[in-house]
Amino acid sequence: MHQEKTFIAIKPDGVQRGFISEIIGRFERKGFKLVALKQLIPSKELAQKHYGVHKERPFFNDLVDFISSGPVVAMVWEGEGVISSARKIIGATKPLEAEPGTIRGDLAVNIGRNIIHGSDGPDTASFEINLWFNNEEICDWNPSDSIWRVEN
Ligand code: DAT
Ligand code: MG
Repeated sequence: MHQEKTFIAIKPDGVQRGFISEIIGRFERKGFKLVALKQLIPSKELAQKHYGVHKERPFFNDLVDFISSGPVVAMVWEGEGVISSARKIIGATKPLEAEPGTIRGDLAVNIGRNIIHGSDGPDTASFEINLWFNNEEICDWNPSDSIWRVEN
């Protein structure tokens, strides 16, 4: 079973709107494993590095200002296929185009206030996990019910 890790962040609008438990619950109910979690107000520098691929885009400065405007809940989730599955659980970047049943489809309207971030591939996931977390902050553990999650 190939286990992988992805970086998920509840953006300031998701925190301010009271969606922390709603969002964590969706990943938990799916059966993924939470291996790191912290709340922080990101520095401008962290936000700029995180969104570095978008630095030439017209919305870059607003995006960085927004992400560093308040508390973000930063997490690492682990599981088989978690990187692409998390993107499906999150839904399309434009919340009006996100399917009902996805986080953005159910809870957001505006592209600049789409409440959650998820890594878009294996390279981005490892870059983002290393950017937001130290190795010591990542917990290696086995849920006691893990025998019920996989076929033997
Ligand atoms: P995603 O968050 O789905 O990975 P992305 O990486 O293309 O989307 O963009 C990062 C964030 O930047 C996105 O969540 C919201 C913001 N953004 C993207 N396109 C935008 C646009 N055209 N106008 C305003 N904000 C935008
Ligand atoms: Mg992205």
